[in-house]
Amino acid sequence: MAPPPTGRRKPNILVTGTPGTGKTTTSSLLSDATEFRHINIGDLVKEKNLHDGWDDELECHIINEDLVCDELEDLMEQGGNIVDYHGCDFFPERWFDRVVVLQTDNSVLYDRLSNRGYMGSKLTSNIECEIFQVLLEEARSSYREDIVVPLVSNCVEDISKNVTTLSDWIRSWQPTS
Ligand code: DAT
Repeated sequence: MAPPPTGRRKPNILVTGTPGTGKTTTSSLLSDATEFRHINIGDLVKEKNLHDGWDDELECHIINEDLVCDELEDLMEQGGNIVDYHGCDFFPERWFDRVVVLQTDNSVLYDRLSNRGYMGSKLTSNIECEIFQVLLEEARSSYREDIVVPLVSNCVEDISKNVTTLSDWIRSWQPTS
């Protein structure tokens, strides 16, 4: 079935995946290549205080999903956004024309997250998140199957390939209305 018309002249892309799979690196390079706006949800939450405090156990802000969605509504309506976040089920489905799920081999991801200083339960819970393909499942249950695209992100060549694939997709995108 064709997607409903959105009125956007440019598409919006969501780049999701387990922490460390390369969302920010990929989104930033894609933004350079396309002049689309890179919206890093973690940074936005901190900058604009869109949270309900700090979670000591998970060592991250408790994101206020309603505040985040309110903050982004106007920008998303314009299109031309690359949204970068390790979750995807609370955004309105109509916002996105493509949902990219980055995936990384467990041993590679383990090293990346260790280098970032993750240890103990924070490290194991993220590795389990990748093993059980939590973000891919979340994306598939939140968005139309034909817009959800898993992309491998193990090495720097994968990043270049993914940026090229997504830039080409943006260039060939046609508005639905
Ligand atoms: P995320 O935004 O998903 O948490 P990131 O973009 O911050 O991930 O990347 C985490 C680290 O891993 C950073 O040092 C860059 C590196 N990295 C990410 N993707 C990579 C890839 N495909 N090949 C090599 N290094 C990568």
